[in-house]
Amino acid sequence: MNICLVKPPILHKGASFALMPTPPLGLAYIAGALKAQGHHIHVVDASAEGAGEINHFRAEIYVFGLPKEQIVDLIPEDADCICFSFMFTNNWLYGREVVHAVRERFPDAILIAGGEHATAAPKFCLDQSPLDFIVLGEGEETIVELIDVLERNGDIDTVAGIAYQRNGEFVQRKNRKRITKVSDIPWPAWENFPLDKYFANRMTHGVYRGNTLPVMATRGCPYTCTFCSNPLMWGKAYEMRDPKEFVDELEFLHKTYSVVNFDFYDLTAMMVKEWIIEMCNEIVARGMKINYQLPSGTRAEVIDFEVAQALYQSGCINITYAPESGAPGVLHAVKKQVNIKEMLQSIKYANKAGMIIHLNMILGFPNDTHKDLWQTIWFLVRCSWYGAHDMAPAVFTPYPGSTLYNRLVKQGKLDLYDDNSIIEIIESYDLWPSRVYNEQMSETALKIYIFLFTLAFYGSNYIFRPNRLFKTIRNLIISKHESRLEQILYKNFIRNFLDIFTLRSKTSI
Ligand code: B12
Repeated sequence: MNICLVKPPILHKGASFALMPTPPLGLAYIAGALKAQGHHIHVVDASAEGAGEINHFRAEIYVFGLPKEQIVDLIPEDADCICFSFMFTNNWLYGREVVHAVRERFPDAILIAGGEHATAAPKFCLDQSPLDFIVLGEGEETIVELIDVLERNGDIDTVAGIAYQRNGEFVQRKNRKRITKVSDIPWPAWENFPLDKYFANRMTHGVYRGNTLPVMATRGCPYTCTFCSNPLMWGKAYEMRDPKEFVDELEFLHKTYSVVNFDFYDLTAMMVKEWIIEMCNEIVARGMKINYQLPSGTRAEVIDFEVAQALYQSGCINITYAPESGAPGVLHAVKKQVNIKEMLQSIKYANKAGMIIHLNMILGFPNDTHKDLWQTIWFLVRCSWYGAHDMAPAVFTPYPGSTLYNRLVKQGKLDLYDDNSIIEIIESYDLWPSRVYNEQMSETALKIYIFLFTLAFYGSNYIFRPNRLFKTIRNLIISKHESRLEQILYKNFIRNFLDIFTLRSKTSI
């Protein structure tokens, strides 16, 4: 079969605070798995091929990347299986148009999709587009088996982990077991992706520190936070790669593509102290001059001073903690198993070791109270005291596949089939939310809390450590960014002033 893998473009509001696209790790893994079985593949990466291209979609929403007509033109004429990756729900409004355009040009091809969004809402994706199959969850084994069955004209019903429609009826096969030998998974086939475009356009999520690629040291997460779709997507199994085999991949990417910075895309990267120390020692022993950026995960307490030092010395300069809230009641309600005291202690160690610490917070969960938010404000001042550098407040947004999302659907507050519910997700990437699901607070009240969170954190940060303010001003002037705040201030306030003019002059598609 001639297989073409497509990464559709992304959607954002014009001047939103949203992030730029990054190399699609999931699709690169799928490419790796197919190639390991001897398949020839072609990749159309609309984000990278269309880097810098921005076209008007509807209302205030823009398409970042190649438009559908150009995507279709880049798919080889002889493609008979075309696969799409859909991770973020916000991109679906344009993603489904891409699938329709592909079907028009390739009426006989088999169209398959996978990814977080497709897994969370398979029936919806099949209802709204001419896709033939959805691959659910971890995709490597499923896509290989599905292609094999299709090539042999075998019985589709024997394939675990897929969904499709038979005579208009939605069929979902039983879940596939997660891969346990994660060190045996073929590495992402980056050789098929236009990495030069990602590098040239500095397309990275974290702080820009040179050529960057995403990596994954572990798979899955044992926790079941109610705002996250992970439990449905990956289940609760948690698998770690062999640290040596993992560092082999880093070394290969460093030598082959001159990658000097790695973004860890793990759900919970840090779980076992011995594993982390072994990975750090391996990087140091090989004399690799690299940086890497980590999400600490829920078990932040595993980062004691010894671990923090080992991480820093092996190149981890930027680290992200995700306490989400500083109120024990909220953490309990959303099943985020964070111990506030231990997380503060861990932040203290990370700061002492020299790392730049970023915090992710969520406010406006359905049951948040004013008291909870004031408790969180106090927590932020304490994080600041212990040395955190950056903080990003996000208003709670329900994502398909999560427990809270399902609850809101049951309560009649949400309907995925209404495009507005997806537009609300796009708008939630803005600094100010367009929809609030909290039962006690208005949109204005939450906007005030966003302001208070920011004021409490950064105000106390610059009072406790005034030199940081001067450093930030200096970094903005010389355009050398060390923290996310500096990167965001530069991108959104300084550079975007110019971009907004460019956006307005673009044509509608
Ligand atoms: C890394 C990550 C990020 C990174 C980078 C994402 C990126 N640009 O690629 C950063 C930190 C930037 C990020 C940011 C955000 N993220 Co995020 N992120 C993740 C995370 C943890 C891992 C994604 C990943 O790459 N995994 C690694 C690869 C290997 O897995 P994968 O892509 O799922 O691919 C596998 C399968 O899905 C499948 N597959 C994938 N594609 C295909 C295609 C085919 C054909 C087949 C057969 C199979 C297949 O096979 C792959 C291999 O097994 C996920 C959580 C998760 N459970 O995955 C959330 C997640 C994707 N993020 C999420 C959210 C909400 C956000 C933010 C909005 C958070 C915020 N409030 O700021 C922002 C917004 C980003 C934006 N668009 O502007 C949500 C998305 C929910 C949704 N339905 O839209 C997720 C699912 C977490 C959650 N809440 O449940 N994120």
